[in-house]
Amino acid sequence: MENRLIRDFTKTCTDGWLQGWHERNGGNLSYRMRPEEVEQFRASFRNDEPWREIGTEVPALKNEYFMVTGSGKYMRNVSLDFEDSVAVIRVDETGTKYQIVWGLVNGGKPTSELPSHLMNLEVLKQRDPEMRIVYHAHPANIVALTFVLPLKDEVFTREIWEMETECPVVFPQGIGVVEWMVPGGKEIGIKTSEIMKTKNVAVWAHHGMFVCGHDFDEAFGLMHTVEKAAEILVKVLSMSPTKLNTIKPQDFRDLQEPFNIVLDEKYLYEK
Ligand code: 2HA
Ligand code: ZN
Repeated sequence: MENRLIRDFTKTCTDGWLQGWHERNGGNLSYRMRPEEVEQFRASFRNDEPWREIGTEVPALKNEYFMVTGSGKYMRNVSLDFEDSVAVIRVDETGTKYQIVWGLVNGGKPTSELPSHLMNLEVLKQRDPEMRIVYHAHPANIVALTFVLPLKDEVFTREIWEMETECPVVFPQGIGVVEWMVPGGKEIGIKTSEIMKTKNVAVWAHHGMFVCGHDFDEAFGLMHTVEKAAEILVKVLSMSPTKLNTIKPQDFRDLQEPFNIVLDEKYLYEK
């Protein structure tokens, strides 16, 4: 099936694989479909699948359709066999159940992180109706930092911002951090969606990262920007525990006017 959405979804999975962020079946991707995109698939919908529990409640997403990677599926394989790896699901009238209507042709279920994806997509829809993508990956450098930095939003945001001038411009709202938790359920979904109410990046300690975006390029680009800065920080910390030079609080303040961004002073503390 030749389709722009399939192309863009696949590109993200393949690019993440090529970055080394998706060992085995690690990571997952979800997209809240536009009505006209749903129509492009409707002729090949099947309606015989059971309604299953999401495992949480997302009432603001009732009757919406989502394209999601499958549980246990490998990002590596999305470009090779899309209809085996990816599903289109619809959420029921109550926002508590879903039904597979397309894809996963050899069986299976949506991503094990479906509660987190849908809870994030719900708060994002309320924040900005055009925010449609949630992407989860396991990039090594940001995960490495969760072993050595305090698990605090202020510290992660500031340390990552300092690594590249572009960072506060790309994610001026900063980074939220979730302490280690059992993945795959409602509890971690609640914590992550709390972050997504105001921020576009959530780090899961000793696990990975969640980002959102209006489109696939934006979501992928955000993951890439944070991970690149994390890589620089890992290199810096590997060379020396202290920095001789860095971007200072007033330098960040000076970025606000030319780049039309507002940076919360809580990130601009004196060290
Ligand atoms: O295996 O990344 O968090 C998929 C995951 C679970
Ligand atoms: Zn994961």
